Amino acid sequence: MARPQEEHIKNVRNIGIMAHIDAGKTTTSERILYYTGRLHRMGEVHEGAATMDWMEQEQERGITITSAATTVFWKGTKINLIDTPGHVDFTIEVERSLRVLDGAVAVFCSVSGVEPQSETVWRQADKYGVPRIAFVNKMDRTGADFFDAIKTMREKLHANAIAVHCPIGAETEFKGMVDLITMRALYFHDETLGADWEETDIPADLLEKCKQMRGELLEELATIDDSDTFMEKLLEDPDSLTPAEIHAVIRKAVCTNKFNPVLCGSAFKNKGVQQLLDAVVNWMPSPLDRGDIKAHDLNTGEDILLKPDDNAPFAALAFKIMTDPYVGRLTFVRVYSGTLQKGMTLINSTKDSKERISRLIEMHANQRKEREEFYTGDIAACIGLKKASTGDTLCSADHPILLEKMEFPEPVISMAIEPKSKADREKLAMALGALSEEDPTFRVFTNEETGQTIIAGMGELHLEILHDRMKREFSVEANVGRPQVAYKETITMPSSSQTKLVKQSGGRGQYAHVDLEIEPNEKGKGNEVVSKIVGGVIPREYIPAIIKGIEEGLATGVLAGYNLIDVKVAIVFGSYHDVDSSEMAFKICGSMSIKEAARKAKPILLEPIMKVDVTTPELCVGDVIGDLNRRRGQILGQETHKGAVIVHAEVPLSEMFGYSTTLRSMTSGRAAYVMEPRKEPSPFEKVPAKIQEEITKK
Ligand SMILES: Nc1nc2c(ncn2[C@@H]2O[C@H](COP(=O)(O)OP(=O)(O)OP(=O)(O)O)[C@@H](O)[C@H]2O)c(=O)[nH]1
Ligand SMILES: [Mg+2]
Repeated sequence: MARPQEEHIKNVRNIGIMAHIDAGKTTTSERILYYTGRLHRMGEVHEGAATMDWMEQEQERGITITSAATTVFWKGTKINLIDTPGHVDFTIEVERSLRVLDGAVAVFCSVSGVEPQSETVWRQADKYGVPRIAFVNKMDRTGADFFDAIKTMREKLHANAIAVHCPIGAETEFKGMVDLITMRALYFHDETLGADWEETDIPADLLEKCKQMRGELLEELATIDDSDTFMEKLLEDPDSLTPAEIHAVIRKAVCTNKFNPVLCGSAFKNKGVQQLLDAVVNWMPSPLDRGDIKAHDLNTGEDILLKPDDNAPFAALAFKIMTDPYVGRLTFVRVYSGTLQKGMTLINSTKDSKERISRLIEMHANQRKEREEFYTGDIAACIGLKKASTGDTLCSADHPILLEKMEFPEPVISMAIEPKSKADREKLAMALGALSEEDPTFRVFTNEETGQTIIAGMGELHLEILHDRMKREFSVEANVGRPQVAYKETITMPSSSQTKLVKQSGGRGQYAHVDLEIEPNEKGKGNEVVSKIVGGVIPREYIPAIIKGIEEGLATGVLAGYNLIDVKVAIVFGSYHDVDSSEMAFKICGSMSIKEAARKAKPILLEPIMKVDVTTPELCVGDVIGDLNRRRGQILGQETHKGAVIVHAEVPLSEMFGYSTTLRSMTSGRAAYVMEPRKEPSPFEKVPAKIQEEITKK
């Protein structure tokens, strides 16, 4: 079988919708489903009826928690769409989506413009080089200001954001928009829920403004475009430029990340969504435009480029694992090269194991459609993969390669969890296993001293939702403790260890010997474990067990039971015994050896630092800053937007518990704040000596 003609790779778009919480991503996605004919009824987020927010917890809370994928067709183009959550606790969902998508629609609220979380997702998109178009939504809201929103995009995001629309009216008078490329006015019909609209001449009072805006748009395009023809035509007679010529230049500018066209609309009031779809089709890259993909060839050890070609050897990246109540474990993959077929056997080159695809599925939120094949550039859900986890490369056995890996943020909050009854104990272990498989920012470990099970995640809401899911999806009753800061440990100098495990107690004994060298890794780079064993001083088959032991040792630290991060470990020497050595012995020895080395490497405690943005009336700025200072906070700056002051600060998470209550009483409820783990240079900072002493004494 081959790719159907209408799904030519040129006509595929893999797009994510990203924004600050509540900007209207899901509402926009819902309208997209409706106008493309995928849905016959619009579901509203606040009624708990949005298709893309299919989880019970999403519907109850009116927020998106997990990224949901769907596929729609618009004007002969296939659009794979992923709606992502805005809440900072679910940042991994944005991260994994951006890793595999080719383009993104950034949604902004017309009243607030760029909000802190939009900055974060914008930077995430920068990191992956994902081209973006902007949709200024909620034009119907009181205080809507399209031009101010663009200004904040230019100032705060340093985006080359330029309008391609001019709104007609605003707030309750928002009627539609002028398309600055065709210079036609579009008015939407409320009776058909915006499915129809009327095209007219530009209203007289807007004509001058639109001409000026069009001039600015064309001028900017001419400067970006490297061929001279566009500029020449513009200088000669701007009206001679056809929409097709302008689209071509915009497309090139967007795909090369030089330009962010800004559209306006109101998803809720059904205005402007079809124009957004047109923009996706016209300007966003296809997998071909995204070009060749970097990979590492495991046969030759060289870096190579993969061609986006159905006939090339198969290569895909697993980016999401989901446990579906009907079909079990689903692995979402992005196909970078080759064709994926039902029944196919492939290798997981990250885990060095074989896997078989038993079924293939196209997902629409939580609805499934069986497929026989997927092609290069597609997003597919696979059934039958047992070992694949997020970030793993899947490829054909003849051409083993590794794709660039994904980065996961370290959890910052933890809490103890215990089953309510004996019967819950086993179920809890299963639930924790399944949930941490789905979510790389959710970790589970045992506190060695107390024997307690500890869960860790990105924030209180994150852990609350996971606790709730254990109850509903796995019928586990469990008690949780109070949220605590997830401290980390790291080392500050190189060191080494020579560790022998020797046990002789009649019968078969245990023997393992592992020597390690360790040194601090670059901040934020994580742990790296390599084997430098040569000449078989330790047989090859024991190396994975040693690495496992080292990882377990790193996970429980040496100061106060927190995991060690940013450590480079090399296994340099050792020995074995023909009879008494075993995988188990080497695993235990690996764990002992890393602890011994870490204890000698001047370990210190690290604490998570939060980026905090407080929006407050001018009157309360002094109090807010004073209070943040008392919390060991560092004020980074402040700015004024529409009469309110936004204070930017960095504060240790341990000082932020109970902040919402204090802020409310300090400002009579007139201030609000958002916080998320700091990204640069790393989310963690050394704990002051006095506090470290208190924590390690506990
Ligand atoms: N007035 C107005 N309200 C809107 C518009 N679009 C969305 N909303 C409302 O804003 C709220 C949030 O919308 P969502 O679509 O859930 O926003 P989101 O970006 O998906 O939010 P998260 O997924 O939680 O980050 C809902 O109550 C919507 O009805 C709009 O164009 N105008
Ligand atoms: Mg949403």
